[in-house]
Amino acid sequence: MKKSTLVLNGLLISLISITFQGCLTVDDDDNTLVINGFEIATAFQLDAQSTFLRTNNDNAVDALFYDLTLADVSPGDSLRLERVGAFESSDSTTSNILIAVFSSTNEIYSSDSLNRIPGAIDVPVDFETNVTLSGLLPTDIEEDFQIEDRTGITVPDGGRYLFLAPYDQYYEDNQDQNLDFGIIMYKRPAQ
Ligand SMILES: [Ca+2]
Ligand SMILES: [Ca+2]
Ligand SMILES: [Ca+2]
Repeated sequence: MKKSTLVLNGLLISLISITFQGCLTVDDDDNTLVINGFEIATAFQLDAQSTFLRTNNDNAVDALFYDLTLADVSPGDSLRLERVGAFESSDSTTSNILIAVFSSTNEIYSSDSLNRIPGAIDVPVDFETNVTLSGLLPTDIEEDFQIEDRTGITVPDGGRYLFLAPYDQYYEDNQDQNLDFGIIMYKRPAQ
């Protein structure tokens, strides 16, 4: 079997790994890849030190956000979100926990705030986050959710941006040495 890869926003995607259970076709009209009826909308590599959670005594960077309108994704659309790869959460541990928040705006407040995303929109699921490693400050917000190997979700009313981040209690020591931690976003095409 020929191994194909695709690079989107720095993330190397093995088409073998994402199609081992699926049916891959190429839409002749616009060359989009279609897997089990979903089109690849985009993919990203994520910074292992980035977050939208509160931090304390931690030199983290602000989380990446994606404007869903760039992929023609609107509220009510069905998305399939897949995490790929893993990051080093310390010198001796690895993790692949990935969390996200839909927002009406791309604004993010400073890292000492608990509710850093003023436009955050709740979804039916929640991911409970633990206190900061330094100072044991609460970080949990209602609007976040976890992206696992395959997570289906509907874009909520007002959702224009998707903030994405690795989950950790201390970000400054994080690395992704082989730069493979990220997300692939698929959307169900309009019928
Ligand atoms: Ca990695
Ligand atoms: Ca860490
Ligand atoms: Ca939460």
